[in-house]
This record gives sequence, structure tokens and C-alpha cells, in this order.
Amino acid sequence: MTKRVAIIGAGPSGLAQLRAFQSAAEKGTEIPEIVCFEKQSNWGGLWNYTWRTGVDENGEPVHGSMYRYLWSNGPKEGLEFADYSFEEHFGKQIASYPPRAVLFDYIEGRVLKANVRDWIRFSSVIRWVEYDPDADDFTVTVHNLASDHVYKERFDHVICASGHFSSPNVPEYEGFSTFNGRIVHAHDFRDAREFAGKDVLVVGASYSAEDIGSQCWKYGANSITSCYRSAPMGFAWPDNWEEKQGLVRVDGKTVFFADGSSKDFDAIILCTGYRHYFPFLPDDLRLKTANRLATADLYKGVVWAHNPKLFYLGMQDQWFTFNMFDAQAWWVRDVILGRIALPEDKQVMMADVAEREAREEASDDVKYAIKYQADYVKELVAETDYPSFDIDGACEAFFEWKKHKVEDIMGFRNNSYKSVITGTMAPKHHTPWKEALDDSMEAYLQN
Ligand code: FAD
Ligand code: NA7
Repeated sequence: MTKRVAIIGAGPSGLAQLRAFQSAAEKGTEIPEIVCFEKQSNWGGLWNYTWRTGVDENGEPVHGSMYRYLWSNGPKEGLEFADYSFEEHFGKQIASYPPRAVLFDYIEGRVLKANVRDWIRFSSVIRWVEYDPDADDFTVTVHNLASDHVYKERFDHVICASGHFSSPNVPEYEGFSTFNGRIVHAHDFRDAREFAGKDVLVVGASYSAEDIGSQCWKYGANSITSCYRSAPMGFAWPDNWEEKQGLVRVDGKTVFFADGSSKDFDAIILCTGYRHYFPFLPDDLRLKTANRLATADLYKGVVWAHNPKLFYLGMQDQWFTFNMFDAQAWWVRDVILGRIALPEDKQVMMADVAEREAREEASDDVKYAIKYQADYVKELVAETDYPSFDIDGACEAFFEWKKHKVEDIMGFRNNSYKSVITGTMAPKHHTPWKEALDDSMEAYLQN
């Protein structure tokens, strides 16, 4: 009987897995039956923008955490697919920090070309996954939201690609329940224009704090204050942006900070990160990990060491994204196809996890972290037929990006870099980021 493989999620990771199997089939390999379950009515994962917050049209928690006017927060040269360049998709080289709609189009282009849409059951949420040791397979409970029908199917392998930047981490501080303004988590932030003319506090010191604060600044907030728990972001912020130590408490509209200062705000945006959240997995299958480069319990970053018929994609903190998901998907495919053998001893897999954790912890230098993840991508790419590409070159783009952010946090997106897939230099974007209020695909591609 043909093996059956379930993929949970049709975001960039799940789509990478579909493309990996399709590319093997294209080369004449017999592949298992693949069924991808996606709870949204379209693919693209977080890149599939929704205006909705809270629950969706079916009463399910909204997956989307992306907002209007989101532009790539890193250079596209660090995420380009090795088997499908930006030039192939757009017919020309484009600038380096595309808005969300442009990246969605690019992601979609590759899977339309691969013709794998029929492998996906949309509006289908995975409710539960259970392993049967006697049959050595999984029973997956699916809720078809369109027909409101719940059913079960059996699979030999499950690949969890449900993402980990969707379920928000929402701390509470003293006085929140009586704050006279809006408190919102980054997950529910959509349109920066809502905060025009307002005094905005962003809590957190990572990507969301930086970018959501910058968005609000760009679209006319009166002032931005960001506050950190561990360390400041430390960029050279514009005049109406100040950075403060941790939030202590709130009273009315007034927020008190750890340095003893206070200020009145109209809105508090919690940019306090996300949780790995898998309500459809029982204890023996459920990944519990922090947002880090070396995930707990995953051999080679993808195999669930406690049951190696289950895989996870994209569960790491991410410097590399689309190309890393590809490297993982090709590798997982080859395990399922029997081309790569897994250690039979669980201790060997756990030793691999421990080694990765120790190596990650050896330094908190940013360049070290980028190289660490680059080495991981290299390691996986070397073991499959995923087209090899200049991963060190992609690191160089990341190093430049970091430097450009330090030079000008509101202008770093005006820089361009060389593609490591085609070798072509990206053009400079026609309009500086802070003046580019129209971020439609049509406007962006006018170069
Ligand atoms: P997701 O994109 O989250 O996709 C997971 C999919 O699984 C979703 O479609 C979801 O509906 C589905 N799903 C979840 N649960 C179920 C279930 N129970 N049943 C069925 N389906 C389910 N990366 C970059 O490279 N550049 C950027 O500029 C960038 N900006 C970002 C900005 C924000 C605000 C966020 C939150 C992330 C950003 N990222 C960025 C990182 C992002 O994580 C990756 O680009 C990518 O979307 C991860 O892909 P994924 O497939 O692993 O997860
Ligand atoms: P991150 O990168 O996980 O960062 C979360 C931030 O929130 C980080 O600065 C944390 O501080 C801070 N945090 C977490 N809990 C608290 C509490 N309780 N109080 C104050 N501050 C807190 O998440 P992001 O949303 O920024 O980025 C996730 C992805 O979205 C990323 O890949 C981007 O591409 C977009 P810490 O430093 O731990 O003290």
C-alpha cells in the first residue's frame, strides 16, 4: 500500500514540503500520497493577509499576525528560493525589501508552477493527532469548516508546519485593566493609521517592537516610546521616539517605568512575542520549546526524537526563512523516501539536540547566530538534491543589513544587495521607505 503523509499547514513551510515531494516526483521518483490540511481558505500562512482579528469567519482563532504596510524586515537575498529566483518570478530583478503582497506573490508563484494546489484541503483544521503503536501510524482528526464535518484519517507520517508566530504571548502589568486607552498585542495590530496623532508605547525590544513602532512613526504617530525588559534595541531613533527601561505599572493613562520616569499614552502595543502552541497534539507528540535556533527534542531540527515518524518544520527562531524551510522539507522528504536513515537509538538523536543547544549557547553575538543558522542550512542542503547556493553570500547580505540598520533605522530598506541565486544586483527602490506610503505590488514593481 502507498504510504500516506499528512502535512499540517500550507504556509511557507508546508508549501516547501509540497514542492519537495513534487520535485522528486518530477524526477521520476514514486512518492507517497500527500495530503496537506490548511485551516485558512488560502495558502501562504502568515503572508496570506487578513484584516480580521480575534476569530475568523468560522470562529477559529485568526492565524494571521501580519499587518498592512508590512515590508520584509530582512533582505530578500537572505530568503530567495534556490530553485525559483525572484527574477524568474517577476521577469526582472526587484528591490531588496519587498512589501508583504510582493512576497506573497513570489511564494505563490513557485507552488502554482509546481501545480500542487490539489494536494491541499483548505478550510480544514486539524483538531487532534494520535499515534497508534500497534499499527505504527497516526490517526488525524480533521474538521472541514466549509461543510462543518469532522472525520478521521490514518497516515504513516505527520509533518507539523503550523507556524509559531501566531499564538501571542500576552503579559499583564499592574493597572492594565483600568488603562484609559487601547491595549493590543502585535498579533492583532493591523493598520498603523489608527495611531496617527497618538502617543504610543510599544512593549518589547525585538522585531515586532522595532517594526510596529516604525510603522506607527511612518504613518504619523505623535510619539513612540519603546520599553525593554532585558536590553534596549539601541538604534538611533528619530526625535519623537524614546527608549525606556521596563514597564512597571499603569495608572489611568500614565505608565511608570523602571527608571522612575512616567508618561501618558493613548495606546499600548504589546510586542512581547509568541508561543509555540499546538492544541491538536497530545503530550507525547507536542513540541515544547523556546523561540531559539536549537529547538528542543528535534533531531536535525526537524525529527521528533520521541517518535521519529513525526516531523516539525520551521520551528526555529529565524534568520533564514524560506530557504531554510526548503532545506528542512527536502531533508524530511528524503527520510520518508528512505534515502536518509535515522539513528535507531533515541539517545543518539537527543545527543544531536544537546550538541546544537550547546553550540547555540556558546555565544550571544549576532554574527555568530547568523553563521550558526547558515551552517545548519548548509548541513541539510548538502545531504539532499536541493540546489546548493551561496549560503555564505546570504550571510553577507544579513551582515550588511545589520550594519545598515545601525546606520539608519528608518532608512535601511533603501539599500540593495546581490542575489546569491542569480548573481544580479538588486536595484535601489524608487522611493525611500519612509516616504513610500503606497506599498501595493504595482507601486513597488515600478522600478
Ligand atoms: P506560517 O506562515 O505561520 O503558516 C502556518 C500555516 O499553518 C498557516 O497557514 C495556518 O493557517 C496553518 N495552521 C495552523 N494550525 C493549523 C491547524 N490546526 N490545522 C490546519 N492548518 C493549521 N519572515 C521573513 O522571511 N521575512 C519577513 O519579513 C518576516 N516578517 C514577519 C513578520 C511578522 C509579523 C511575523 C509574525 C513573521 C514574519 N516572518 C518573516 C517570519 C515567518 O514566520 C515566516 O516568513 C513564515 O511565514 C513561516 O512559515 P510557516 O509555514 O512555518 O508558518
Ligand atoms: P520575539 O523576537 O520573540 O521578541 C519578543 C520580545 O518581547 C523580546 O524583546 C522580549 O524581551 C519581549 N518580552 C517577552 N515577554 C515580555 C514581558 N513579559 N514583558 C516585557 N517584554 C517581554 O518576538 P517578535 O514578535 O518581536 O518577533 C517574532 C517574529 O515576528 C520575528 O521572526 C519577526 O520576523 C516578526 P526579552 O528580550 O526576552 O527580555
